[in-house]
Amino acid sequence: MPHQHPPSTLPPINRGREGPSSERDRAMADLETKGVVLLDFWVSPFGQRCRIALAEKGVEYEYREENLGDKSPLLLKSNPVHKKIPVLIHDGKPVCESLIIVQYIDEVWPDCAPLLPAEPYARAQARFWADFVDKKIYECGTRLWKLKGEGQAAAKEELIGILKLLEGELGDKKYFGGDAFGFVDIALVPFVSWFYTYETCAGFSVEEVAPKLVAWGKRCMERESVAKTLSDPHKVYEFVGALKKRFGRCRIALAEKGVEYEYREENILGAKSPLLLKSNPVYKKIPVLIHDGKPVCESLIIVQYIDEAWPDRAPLLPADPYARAQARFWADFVDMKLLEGELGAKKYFGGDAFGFVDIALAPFVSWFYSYETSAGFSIEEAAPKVAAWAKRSMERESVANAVSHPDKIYEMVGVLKKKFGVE
Ligand SMILES: N[C@@H](CCC(=O)N[C@@H](CS)C(=O)NCC(=O)O)C(=O)O
Repeated sequence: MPHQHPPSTLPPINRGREGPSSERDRAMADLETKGVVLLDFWVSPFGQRCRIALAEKGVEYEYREENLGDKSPLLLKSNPVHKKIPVLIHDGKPVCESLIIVQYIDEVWPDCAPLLPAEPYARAQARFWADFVDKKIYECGTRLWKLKGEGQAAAKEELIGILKLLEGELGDKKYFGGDAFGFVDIALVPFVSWFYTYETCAGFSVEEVAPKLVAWGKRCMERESVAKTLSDPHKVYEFVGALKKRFGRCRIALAEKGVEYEYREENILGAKSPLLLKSNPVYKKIPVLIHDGKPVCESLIIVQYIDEAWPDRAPLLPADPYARAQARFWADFVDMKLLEGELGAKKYFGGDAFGFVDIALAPFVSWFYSYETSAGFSIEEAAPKVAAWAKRSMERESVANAVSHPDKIYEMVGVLKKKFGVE
């Protein structure tokens, strides 16, 4: 079986410190190495396709987890067109796009476990259905978990139609290609882990809609290559939930001001929308607040804008320029001991009113439990006033509705640590 080597440390947060040239040199050196390297991201269904294909073929390879928020020079160099994982690097030559990678693997290691049929027409059929999965399932499934209301209802109907079509194509066969596990199975099976998320978000049962497809999913899971690779459906659901919460600070500020707004979820892992790329061309990151067509980027700058654009309700920053400067300083700073000193006996960081610094810090309250458990200390003991402030803030509806449950964050941190081999 192939050897997967999870990285021994978390991906570096600050690449700048090391200097870009040494990173680039290493990326160049990596491209000259012999052997097989897979650039991937744990929950990616596209990456999982490649892992399953490599496992079926028994190919040894090095697994490298990418930080999609800070892509490695090697990823940028080896997939300059899409800048996406997965990328398979074989003897220094990069291959991009999961279905192309799976076909490449089949052709380079032809001696065992053929993934595509030998006959040209059957091969064309297999490519057709794999392409159908690519075009339909991911895009429609993503709309389903991201959207609410009518958009979600439409995505749900569409997904049900797609699942029924796949059910029809599978029929009474063991696998999509017949008796042997192959290309279409590999293309589709990573999405089985997402069924639970689709079902929970939209309220329907895949088993009722497509019972043969569910039985096929279970059959695939009996294979070691699949069982070892697929994500736990609950972890996928949590991951999706964590993505949804990234707007924390801005959502709290908008709720405090009672501002009505349209919430548009961005696909952090997939393609960024043209609107995001256009409205935040510098960082290409969420959150972006678009007010009357004008984009504002960077969460703390958005919160200050919200305060200034809707000044009549719930002021978030103090009026006095020096107090405002202090608030801006602390909002940028997250250190428990120092925060405790700054908070002192005050109710909130700015005094009696919930404000800018509180909003900046509130989303981190969900992480306190994880910090404590991972680092073996108690925030209550180290910074009792901050702990009391956290409880007080969590009692506010605006905060409670916007931040994740601490248990969920803790579970997610656990998954990430396991993935990165950190104990
Ligand atoms: N069509 C591509 C899709 C790959 C893809 O969407 N990769 C995502 C992760 S699941 C990615 O790297 N996203 C990073 C980004 O868009 O910045 C394939 O089949 O390989």
